[in-house]
Amino acid sequence: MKNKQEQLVCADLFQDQQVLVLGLGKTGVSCARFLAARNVDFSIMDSRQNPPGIESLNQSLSPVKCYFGQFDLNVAKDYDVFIVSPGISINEPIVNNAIENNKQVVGDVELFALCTLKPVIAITGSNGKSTVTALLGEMATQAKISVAVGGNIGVPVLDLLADDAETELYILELSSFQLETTHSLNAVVSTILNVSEDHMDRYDSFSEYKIAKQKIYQGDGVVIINKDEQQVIPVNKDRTINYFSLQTPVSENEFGLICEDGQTWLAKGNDRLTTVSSLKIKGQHNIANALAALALGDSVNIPMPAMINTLKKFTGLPHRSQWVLEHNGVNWINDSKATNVGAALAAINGLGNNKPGLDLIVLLGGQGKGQDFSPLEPALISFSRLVLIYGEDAQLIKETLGKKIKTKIVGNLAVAVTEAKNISKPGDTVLLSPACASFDMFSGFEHRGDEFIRLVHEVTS
Ligand code: UMA
Ligand code: ADP
Repeated sequence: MKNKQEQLVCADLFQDQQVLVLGLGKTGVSCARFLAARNVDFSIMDSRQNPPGIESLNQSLSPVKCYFGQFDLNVAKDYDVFIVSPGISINEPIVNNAIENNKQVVGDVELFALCTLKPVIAITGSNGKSTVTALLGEMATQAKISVAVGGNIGVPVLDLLADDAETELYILELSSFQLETTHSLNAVVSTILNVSEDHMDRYDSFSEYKIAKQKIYQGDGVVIINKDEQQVIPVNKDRTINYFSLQTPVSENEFGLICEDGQTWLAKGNDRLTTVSSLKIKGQHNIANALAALALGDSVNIPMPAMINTLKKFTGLPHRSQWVLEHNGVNWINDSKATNVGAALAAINGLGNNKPGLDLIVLLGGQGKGQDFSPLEPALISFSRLVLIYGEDAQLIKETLGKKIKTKIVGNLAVAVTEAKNISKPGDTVLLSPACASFDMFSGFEHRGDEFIRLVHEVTS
């Protein structure tokens, strides 16, 4: 049976209205499923001739009108509601035009928010989103809570609604793109884990990107703030605010670290919860991720023993500082998910600080998305012996980093892996942490990471 809000969506938003889904892909297919299940007529438009997801559309959904190959403004003018995929900028003329003509412009997360009354935990940030989302999902499962995890992590939020009746808690990873078109979310608890430059090809300025992230705080739920974050984002003081930080907690609800007798403890206020050494995920950034997950979980009363138990077992997600193999004393690490400078910096510092005197061979490159690469310089000066650079923005990266750091441009990832193999010595670590998007050469970060792993096995076998 439809709940009250769901009826509201169907009646107020869609009845007698022409609905256009912009973008197929994972989100578009989930929107199509959502609309078809509610008997709403809709059309789909995608600027690509053969958009991803076209097979699922053909196989499982009733015929809809499809406009593929371009965004046709002339066709679009007959539509009232635009459901926009996150990969399409709201500055795209077709979307901009709809906004200027007071059409409804929403994303899948907005529809989701209107269709459930169940509690939602919302997580954004430039880095660490998927790790915190997955970790918190496992904590809730360990506590026997019926939890649904999705969003930018890879499962479109509308697909989660199929089990809404049984779901007790939603945990959503939300990107700035998804937040741009979300207006009605009222998460019981939300957080911006951190903010550093990303997607600068999509935003006119860093502050525009931060404003998009800030939309996660819409509503009146609890807000979790990272006290160590330089880019402090203001939040309405009427809200309940809890904090996490890598410093000693200064109040009883704050999550942080306590150093005592040579051990570092994760703590809530003065309560020591577990030692840093008991965690399977490593690096300062992952300690911050663990504290963020604890703070989020605690604010919805996930029992602490279940959360601690999970922390001791959670080994992290693939493609995030994932150890591949050791060969002739050289460790190979796949951090393909580092698609921006902040992420690569965390991986380089994490490895370097763990092992003083480390000689890193770092593989960087791909699409730079308009980022400034200079923040990588100090860490690379401290820890790298050679930086191998490949891909679309190789020249730009070399120009930025090549003055004080030994760098070399190579043709592609395969050449980078072979070069790394040839120059590495026992005790070295070869790290793929590209600081760039992968789409110039791969279908996504998973493809790039899988290819790296394959190449590493090839050159070391
Ligand atoms: N499209 C156009 N014209 C354009 C751009 C896109 O027609 O100019 C079409 C594409 O052809 C595609 C469709 O739009 O058919 C949808 O593409 P999409 O890029 O929105 O991708 P989805 O498959 O729907 O995946 C999206 C997220 N992708 C992006 O935000 C780019 C996925 O995050 C997310 O997992 C998925 O929804 C489910 O919620 C990926 C991502 O890269 C992992 N996110 C960025 C990041 O993490 O940095 C934000
Ligand atoms: P996201 O989903 O935000 O991209 P992930 O959890 O997938 O984040 O991690 C992606 C990469 O970002 C990791 O491989 C690591 O290099 C880096 N990273 C993870 N957590 C953090 C953090 N808290 N701060 C900075 N960098 C991080």
